[in-house]
This record gives sequence, C-alpha cells and structure tokens, in this order.
Amino acid sequence: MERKVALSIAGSDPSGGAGIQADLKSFAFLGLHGLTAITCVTSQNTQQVKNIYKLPVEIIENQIDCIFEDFHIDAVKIGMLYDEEIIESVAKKISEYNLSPVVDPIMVATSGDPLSHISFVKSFKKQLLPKTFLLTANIPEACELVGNMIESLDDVKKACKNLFELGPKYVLIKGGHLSTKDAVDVVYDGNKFHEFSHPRIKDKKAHGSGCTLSAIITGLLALGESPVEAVKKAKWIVWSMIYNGYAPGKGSDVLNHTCETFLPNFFPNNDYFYVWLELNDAVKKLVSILPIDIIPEVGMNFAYALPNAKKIDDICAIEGRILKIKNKAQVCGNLDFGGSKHVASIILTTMSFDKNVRCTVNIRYSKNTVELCKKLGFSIGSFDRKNEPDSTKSTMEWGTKQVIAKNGFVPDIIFDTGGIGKEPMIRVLGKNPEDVLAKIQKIVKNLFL
Ligand code: PXL
Repeated sequence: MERKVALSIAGSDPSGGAGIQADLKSFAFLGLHGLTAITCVTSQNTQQVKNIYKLPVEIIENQIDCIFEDFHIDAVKIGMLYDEEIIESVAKKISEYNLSPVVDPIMVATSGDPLSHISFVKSFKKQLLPKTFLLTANIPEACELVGNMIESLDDVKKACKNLFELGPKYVLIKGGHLSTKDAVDVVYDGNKFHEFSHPRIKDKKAHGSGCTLSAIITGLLALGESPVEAVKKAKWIVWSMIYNGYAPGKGSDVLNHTCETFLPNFFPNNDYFYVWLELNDAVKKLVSILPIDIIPEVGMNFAYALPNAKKIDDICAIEGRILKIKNKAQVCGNLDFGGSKHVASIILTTMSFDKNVRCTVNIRYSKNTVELCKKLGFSIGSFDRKNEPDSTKSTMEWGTKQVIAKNGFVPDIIFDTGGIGKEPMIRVLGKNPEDVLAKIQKIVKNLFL
C-alpha cells in the first residue's frame, strides 16, 4: 500500500506527550509514514521542563538533507525552533527544498515553562512567517507575534489579518484561551474568516494538544485535504483525543493518539455536541455502576433529545445497545442522532406533553424493582400491551400516551409487563442524562442492598 509521507521538524519531549513524539503518533493515526528532524532535546516530564539542549544547526540540516535525499515528502510541519540560529537554518532549508510548511510558533509549554529564547519572536516574524503556508497560533503566541492583547473574537480576527500580512497563506488562531463559553478557532485565508467552535473539555489540561493539532493538519494536507477542511477535521480529531486523554505520569494529561474518532461525522451546531457529550459522559458512568442483573435480555439504550426535538433524528442514542457480555455491561455501538427509533418514540411522546422530559433509559422489569421505585417516591405509570389497538404504528408512542393521559403528567417511571414475545420493561425518564442516572443510581443502590 502506498503511504503518504509527512515530516516534522521539531523538538523532542521525552515524556511522550508533545513534540516529535506527538507528531509521529499523529501521523501514524492518519496512516502516514512520519519522518522527523530534531531541533532540540528537551528534558521534561508531565510536570515541568527541566532543560533544553539545542542541537548544532549542522546536525539539524544534516537530518533534513538526509531525508530529502531519500523520500518524496507530501507535507511538512515545523514545531519547536527555540532561537534565531535554528530559525535561520530551518528557513534556509524551507527555501532550498521549496517547502510550504504548517508552522506552530512554539514559545511556551503547557506547564508554563519557556520553550523559546528571547531572540525568537523578531527572527520568527522576519524569517519564518514569510515562508509559512499555514500558521497555527494560540492566543498567547498570537499576542507575542502581533504585540497586542487579544481579548475578544474581534481581536482574534484583527490579529489574523495582521499575521496574514506577514506572509502565511492561512492563519489559524486557536481561541481556547479566550473566556467564551465554547472554544472558537478562527482561520483566515486572506479573504474570509472560517470559525470552528467546540465545547470545552472539563478537567483536562492536555499537554501536546498544539503539537498534535498542527501535525494532524499537516497529515490531512498530505492526504490531499484543502487547508480549511484540514483544520476543520483536525479540530474534530484532536477534540476526541483530548476527551479520551489520560495522565501517564504525576502531572498533566496527554492526548490519546490511539483513540478511535468515535464522534459522529459532524454536528450541525453545538446543541448537538452538548447533547452528545452529556449523554456520552452518562453512558460511561452508567456502565461503571451497572449491576448486570438490571440489564434486560434485549439490552439497554440511553437516549437524550435536543431541546425542542421533533423527529427521530433529533434524538441521540446508542446505535446498538448496552449488553451483558461475559458477565460485564458493555456498550455495543456508538452514540448517534437517529441511533434508536424505539427509545426515540418514547421521548418524542413525553416531549409532546412536557418538553423538559428529554431523556430515558430502559432497565429490566421485576415486581421488586417497581415496588422499590414506589418506596423511593418515584411517580409511576404503566400500560398493558393487551389493550393496544391493531391500528397503532408505534407501541411505545401508544403506551407512553396511555400513561400520560392516565396520570396527567409524565412520571419518573413507565413500565409494562410485556406480551407474547415482548419482554416486560421499566423505563426511567428524566430531564437529562444526569437526572436519569441519579434515579438509576438510587434504584440500584437500594435494589441490591
Ligand atoms: O506543546 C508545545 C511543545 C512543543 N515541542 C516540545 C514540547 C512542547 C511542550 O512541552 O516539549 C518539544
């Protein structure tokens, strides 16, 4: 199989989270063959940068020459350059090999430790920006480069224009450091601004996210994506890698470069993203607390609707089920909108009466469990499949409507005792995944006392 080839000219991070280590993992993630030319060897762990050893420029140039002698290179990224001398030497090689690199203007590590010399900014602007294809700067880096504070999205756009004037064909400024609700990144192509917005990921301080993003963009360019599309896809992939990040040492988290990008393709807007995210967090928690005895034979689903959901595609659910496999609860299938017609019809019905009841999980029926729910003070309703007219299209819609009509409101629990070939079932309903999870936790805790 032919593999595209990408080169990273960058520093080494022995803790494996950032630098060339992150770049190689990112290239591999995309199925590329990765090459490296090391500029500096840092001594650091997940807590701090202790030392930076810059390689002699002859050695840096040797590495680059050696690689170009042998490979056809589809895309290049440039990471840590440290000082004026290395900038000059790499800038020379960019011209010599006529490269169009993705450039990450690395100045400071996630830990706050400096990764650049005082000579960096001036020489970077003069010698590297004119040779840059796509610049990927975070807010502090963009501030240093433009010499202004950046405090709003308008400031970001001004800075993009300002940096564009210095040479890059595309300028990406990452908005994670701004105080907006969502993290908004802006790409400027000299004509238009393109904005990409993602929910922030709580409780993660991901070391290596900048390196990984620029490497994934580079890899996608090598694979033939257009620059704006490459940024859009790369943001998506890196969001997933951060969300699935882990802490391998005593300090910060690193990205999970081997995670599957289990996110659905693209969300039309961040309402979808938040629904997906809340549900995904809750599914993970549910599986971790779930006694297998509460999983029905047909498995469980967990569904959550967009605000004002009107159709099945507005409801996020597990495409498969949570099943008992080898005596463990396991999620089979990804979360997606339109993922389950069955549970979606329950929620669409509850929402037509009370638009706040947007979430449900089904659990195994037993008389005991229903009794317990009563004792716990949950409101309960039931329907009997025997009363279902032949003409109904959806039993779930019909049953749910029956219960609501009888009770006058949407209860916490709707159950039915089954029918021929139909397993009896309890459905726990609530406002959101957290609410439903809390109810399940209460049931589980008391059921198995
Ligand atoms: O994330 C910036 C970065 C780049 N390159 C190297 C690093 C770091 C951060 O620690 O160590 C080598």
